[in-house]
Amino acid sequence: MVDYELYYWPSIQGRGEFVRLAFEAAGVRYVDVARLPENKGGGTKAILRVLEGSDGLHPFAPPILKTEGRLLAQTPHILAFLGPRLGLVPDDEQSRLDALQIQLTIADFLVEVHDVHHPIASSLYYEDQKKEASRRARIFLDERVPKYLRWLERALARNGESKHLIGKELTYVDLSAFQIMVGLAYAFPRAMAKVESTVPLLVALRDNVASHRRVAAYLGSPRRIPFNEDGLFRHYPELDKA
Ligand SMILES: N[C@@H](CCC(=O)N[C@@H](CS)C(=O)NCC(=O)O)C(=O)O
Repeated sequence: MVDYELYYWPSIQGRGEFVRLAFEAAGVRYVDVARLPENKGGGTKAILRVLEGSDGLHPFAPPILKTEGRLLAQTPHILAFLGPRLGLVPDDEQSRLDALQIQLTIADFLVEVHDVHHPIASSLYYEDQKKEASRRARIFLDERVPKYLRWLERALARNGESKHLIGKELTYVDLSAFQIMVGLAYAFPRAMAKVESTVPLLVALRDNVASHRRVAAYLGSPRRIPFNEDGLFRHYPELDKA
């Protein structure tokens, strides 16, 4: 019996990865439905069925979580729902509010990550907006990446000796901060090599999460889809810093 069904594009990490990481770190079984073969109800058709065929409020876009007879969309919303159920957020209200605030800020950051390679429109190819992407990338790397990462660094510093963004144990926001760090390092290795020296607590958090027993097992498994140039974090060398 599996209680959780995730609907997300089967060939990319994308925003679905933030939800996959939560399940994997918690050691909770889930079905990554669109990664099943079509003859077992999977493939992208499974996502389209959920987008089109729900009785309740239909989701706008994946990732989508199906559980307890409900459909939930919006990554931070899904994680705030799962956090208490998976033991990935402390019990007290202030911690839960803080966790969601960080996750929403990470969601804003992800929009900007995406808009570097698609500054004009998602419906156009990168090749059709390369000039604008190049301009956007410079500003993103010079201004926005340092601002977001230093904000996360400050949130870590505020939490004293804990080594976690919230409370004293691993939470869903730690997992998301890890994913942001490794995603940015994949997309912009040269720029990140420079920025990393300014955010030592965040680098330590990334390494701690990577060495978490269940996360490490997941990262080394075929369930972890490699980064690629269809996802959120894309490596186009011409957009990285010289
Ligand atoms: N704010 C939403 C964004 C969802 C989203 O943009 N999903 C992408 C994949 S990562 C998608 O399939 N979008 C289709 C669309 O926007 O038309 C979230 O955080 O989950």
